[in-house]
Amino acid sequence: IIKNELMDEKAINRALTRIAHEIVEKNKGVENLCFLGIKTRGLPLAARLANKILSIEGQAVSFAEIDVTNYRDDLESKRVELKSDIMAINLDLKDKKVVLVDDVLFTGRTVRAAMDAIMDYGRPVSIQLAVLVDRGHRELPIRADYVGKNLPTSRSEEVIVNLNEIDGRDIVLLVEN
Ligand code: 3GP
Ligand code: 5GP
Ligand code: MG
Repeated sequence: IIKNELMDEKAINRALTRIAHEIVEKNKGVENLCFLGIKTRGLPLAARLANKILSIEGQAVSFAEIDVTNYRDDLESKRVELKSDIMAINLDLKDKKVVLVDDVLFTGRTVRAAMDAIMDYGRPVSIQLAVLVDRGHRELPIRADYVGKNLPTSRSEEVIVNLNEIDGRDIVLLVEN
């Protein structure tokens, strides 16, 4: 059951524009910055942020996708292969400031897994986190450096994030399961 439209196309765009400015400000420029978008919807968000920073600063920021499935602590069955898909990234993370990008931050377990994958791959200077929606319910001491929208939710609710590149429209919805 759809309960609420939380963000429309304009709101999503404004939030990403603000986050792009915050990233530039906090890092005093974009030197050695790179975006890692987590699995499906983190990638288009990372690409959009890179695009916005290109128009703000006139500098390109590299971005790539990471799949952290094999690093999750709650998917034992999937762990057999234990190869990190981050290896597919043609990025040397050494001397890089990594900005992880994801659509929704919930328990924090995905981000923990992503940090694990990154550390296996190389030793970046720092790791920051940008999310479109923080829906609360953290189970680990993890917070985002950049948040599009803070959204207190109940555990039974779910946040639907649709992005044009994947879903053909930009919208964030709250649904009750
Ligand atoms: P995404 O591309 O939007 O990140 O895991 C497959 C998809 O399901 C991912 O989509 C993931 O984020 C999404 N997803 C939606 N709800 C949940 C949830 O409650 N927990 C987890 N782990 N993934 C969810
Ligand atoms: P966490 O690991 O923090 O519990 O969850 C984060 C991951 O699960 C992210 O990749 C995020 O996209 C997904 N996720 C968790 N809850 C939701 C939700 O309510 N909606 C959507 N779209 N994704 C969610
Ligand atoms: Mg996600």
